[in-house]
Amino acid sequence: MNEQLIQTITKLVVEKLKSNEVSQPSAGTADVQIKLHSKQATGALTELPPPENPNGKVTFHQTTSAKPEKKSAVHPQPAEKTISKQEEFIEELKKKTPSRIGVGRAGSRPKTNTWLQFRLDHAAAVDAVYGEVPDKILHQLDLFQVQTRVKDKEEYIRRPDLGRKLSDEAKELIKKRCAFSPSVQIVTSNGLSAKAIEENLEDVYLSLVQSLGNLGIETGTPFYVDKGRVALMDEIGDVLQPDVVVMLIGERPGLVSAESLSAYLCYQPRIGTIEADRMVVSNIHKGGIPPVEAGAYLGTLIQKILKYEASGVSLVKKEG
Ligand code: B12
Repeated sequence: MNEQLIQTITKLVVEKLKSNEVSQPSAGTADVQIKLHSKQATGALTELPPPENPNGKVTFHQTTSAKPEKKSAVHPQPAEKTISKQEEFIEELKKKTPSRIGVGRAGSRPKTNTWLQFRLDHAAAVDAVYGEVPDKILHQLDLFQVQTRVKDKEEYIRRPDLGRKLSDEAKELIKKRCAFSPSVQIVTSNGLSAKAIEENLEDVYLSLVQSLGNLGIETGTPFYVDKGRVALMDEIGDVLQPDVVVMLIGERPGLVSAESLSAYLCYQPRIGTIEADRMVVSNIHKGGIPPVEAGAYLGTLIQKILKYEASGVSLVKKEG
């Protein structure tokens, strides 16, 4: 290439670069101000003193020749805690209930432990309501299954009335498979806690059947209703005409237990039965009434209902 031409091009490029160093706002960016870093130092830097060990020697902190004081093995005694009368009173109350009382607070909020425990118990409650009873338990106890008029869990929660009615198929099936007009009809249902059934049904049921057997009380053909409500026993009573219905059903989970079972009982429940004629043995779980004990107790209670031909408030009145 021509040397002169190279020089001319180089000169033009250098001039172009130099002219670019001074920022000239273009037509399109006229209102945008770009501040370039100044090449001139604005603040004077103080000269640093030369390093003490220019050879890169490392110096250590001076250690003392005196031996460090030995730490005592005995822990310092905390200042004696004085328990006020009020604290003592709260401690006494706490012993009497599993409710969350006297849990304290951190500022305006619950303490971390309290909050985490609440979240855990709440999750257990949700699981209990939305959970399913394992088929294995129903097979083990030889319980056949029927449905109410409820389609799914959401509807079960929103429409208690539908949980109080048998589906058409359920009516047909129980008519076909169950003994008619027994002394006692045992009905089981997940209700509001599948976990309650999973944890307690086997023990309560077997001990109840045994207890009724020992007392010479005849039982009908037991079955399981998915998503049932307590008052479903009225329609079952209408269809099967038993003397007593005992319904073993999962309780609405509280924050104390999510696996608590209840036994609702009624003498001759029929459509139109009033609530006052029902009775309940609640809180059946390992932290409440032990399931086996509950089953045995229910047997004696049913014996009483049959004797007085009444339940609930009517039983109390008749018993005097
Ligand atoms: C929810 C509830 C209620 C709700 C029921 C409304 C509803 N649709 O859910 C309301 C607020 C109306 C209620 C009222 C009463 N309740 Co209540 N209730 C409960 C609770 C918290 C859960 C019950 C449950 O999960 N049932 C299962 C679901 C699937 O049933 P359900 O078909 O949806 O609803 C029916 C049952 O809940 C039943 N029911 C509810 N409470 C009671 C109480 C008795 C004595 C009977 C026979 C039936 C019954 O009535 C509902 C409608 O048919 C329990 C606590 C527990 N640990 O069980 C206390 C509990 C069962 N109730 C109790 C009591 C004392 C009553 C009342 C007598 C209070 C009063 N003085 O008025 C009334 C009676 C109501 C009735 N039906 O005869 C006690 C029973 C004590 C006992 N062993 O006898 C319990 C155990 C609470 C307690 N620890 O004290 N209750």
